[in-house]
Amino acid sequence: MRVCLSVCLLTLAYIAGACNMVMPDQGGGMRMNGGGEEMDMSGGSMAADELDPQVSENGLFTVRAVSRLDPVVINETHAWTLHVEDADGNAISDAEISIDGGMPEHDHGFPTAPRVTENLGGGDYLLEGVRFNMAGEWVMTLEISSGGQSDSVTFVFELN
Ligand SMILES: [Cu+2]
Repeated sequence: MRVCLSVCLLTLAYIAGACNMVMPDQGGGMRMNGGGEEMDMSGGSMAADELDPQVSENGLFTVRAVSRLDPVVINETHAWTLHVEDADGNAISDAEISIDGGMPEHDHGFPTAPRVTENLGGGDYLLEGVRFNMAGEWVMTLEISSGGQSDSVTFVFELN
């Protein structure tokens, strides 16, 4: 019994180790505190490809933002997938979304004009033309309209 348990645990440990080896290439979104930390950050990058979900200012929408570039690095134009839900967790598939943002500490905006180019259905939207041109704190604000109501949601994140 004891021998079997040990072998099983060893096997699990081996599998877990193997998964960790593979993970960085798969673009999962669950590495908020891992992933990039052992990397050389001199070029500027984000520790994960998914930001913490945010509730809009007046509570109308909950928004997830996942970068299609993983990790997010500076000076590379890339796209994000946005997912919009109402306060009850129902996907909102008819939203109009505009985006603004930049680096408040440097008093400048995005170097590009990112915009939503495609409604992917099921509450997902394709945001294209995103580029961050320096390391530091970035702010991304989405103005979302649906069903005659508007609200804004702000993501704050660090590229370091
Ligand atoms: Cu700046």
